[in-house]
Amino acid sequence: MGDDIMVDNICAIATPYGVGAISVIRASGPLAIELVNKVFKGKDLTKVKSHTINYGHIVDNGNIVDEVLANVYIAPKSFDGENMVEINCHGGIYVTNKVLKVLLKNGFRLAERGEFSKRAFLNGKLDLTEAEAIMDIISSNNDIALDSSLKSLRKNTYNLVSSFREKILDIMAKIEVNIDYPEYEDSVDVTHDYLKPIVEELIKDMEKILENSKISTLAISGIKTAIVGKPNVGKSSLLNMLLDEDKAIVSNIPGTTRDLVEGSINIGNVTLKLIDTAGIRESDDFVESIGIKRSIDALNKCDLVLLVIDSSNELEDEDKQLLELTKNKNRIIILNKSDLESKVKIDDSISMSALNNEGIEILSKKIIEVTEINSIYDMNDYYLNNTRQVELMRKAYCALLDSMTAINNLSDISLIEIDIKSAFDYLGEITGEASPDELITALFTKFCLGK
Ligand SMILES: Nc1nc2c(ncn2[C@@H]2O[C@H](COP(=O)(O)OP(=O)(O)OP(=O)(O)O)[C@@H](O)[C@H]2O)c(=O)[nH]1
Ligand SMILES: [Mg+2]
Repeated sequence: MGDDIMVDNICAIATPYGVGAISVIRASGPLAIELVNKVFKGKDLTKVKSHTINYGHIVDNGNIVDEVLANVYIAPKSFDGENMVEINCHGGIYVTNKVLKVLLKNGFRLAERGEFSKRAFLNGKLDLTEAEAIMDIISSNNDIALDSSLKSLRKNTYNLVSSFREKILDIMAKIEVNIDYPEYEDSVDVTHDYLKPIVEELIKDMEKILENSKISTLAISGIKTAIVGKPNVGKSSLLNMLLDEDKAIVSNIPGTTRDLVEGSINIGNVTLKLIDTAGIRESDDFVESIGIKRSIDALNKCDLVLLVIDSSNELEDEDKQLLELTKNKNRIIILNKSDLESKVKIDDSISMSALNNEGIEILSKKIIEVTEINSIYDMNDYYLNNTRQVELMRKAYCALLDSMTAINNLSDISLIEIDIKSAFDYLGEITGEASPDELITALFTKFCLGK
């Protein structure tokens, strides 16, 4: 790839694989309009205005392949900043592929994943946070996720990050002027006392964003929720109840679930990515013990634990161990089998009966309470949208903490500037203004084909 990325002409099916009323094939590149025009019977696409929809036929050696509408966008006023044609053909798999093949025979190559968006980024049409916002809109499952992604597409995240970069750049500029032109009278004297409150303020503001982002990233990407407990307490029954389908096998034989079973649900504005796990106990059974390892792994990686306990039996050691193991996690203790006589009492737990479909409202309330999802409404958009952004801001934050230590130690100002500059660069990676090439490539390959 490299430099030739902009000079070649790419195409891809932009709609999902499958049968529908229409499919859209995207074509982009300097010669995109001319090349499509060669296989288009209708108006001369090289002469039409930008942003027009043109009726015609795609032809292959004089044979009509399909009746289509061709949307023409002339550079730079297109999604990716290149000349573009979007061909709307009939939505059958065979016919769509046939139109695509005609393009591939006539000067286009197949686009890579996310290549249109990558071109948009390289042409300055999108920054990285906007590109991510597109992905997030596509994958959003609830109103909070959709709303934040749409805001990010309107540069909300970019502006948030840029406001920090501008402040940091201002400090760096003042330091440079001080070093290079100490005799210049109008410049402020950049002393340790001068820097301290400015850097302190930046650190405080970033802390707030990082704190808020713990919740916003969960709200946007969904909450990884592991259902754990000892065998036979009703974990799979709970999963099935929440998903409203018989997804996991339920039986009265302890050790029924051997592998992780997953499913996704929305509770209000919260998306839970549920994982039912194998009951955790000492086991000599080879397959079961692999399942149990996976359960522990899921437990460690999840954002929220639903710890299920069978309240119709006295607590056993396994329950006690799990209560201990999960005590520092976001967790909800569920006393299941509330239809039977209760023999267990635990503070701050909720009672449910997965068998009788009882307790879902109280669980929903508890989930919203424990995850603090609704606090996103009070954050005034002062948060980041995904873990990539959060990790980079955390690095920037640590670099500022280092600079603070250096300020307190009265280190040389030019040394302090090194830390400040690295905070500036980390923030630049969030927006893509200072991102290494490999990272950009890796990021865009997460996109769907045709995006
Ligand atoms: N009475 C009663 N029985 C229940 C309830 N929930 C589940 N059960 C029964 O408990 C047994 C075990 O249920 P599962 O959902 O398979 O339990 P599990 O925790 O997934 O078990 P493992 O996969 O073996 O770890 C089954 O016979 C269920 O019908 C409940 O709320 N009340
Ligand atoms: Mg099970």
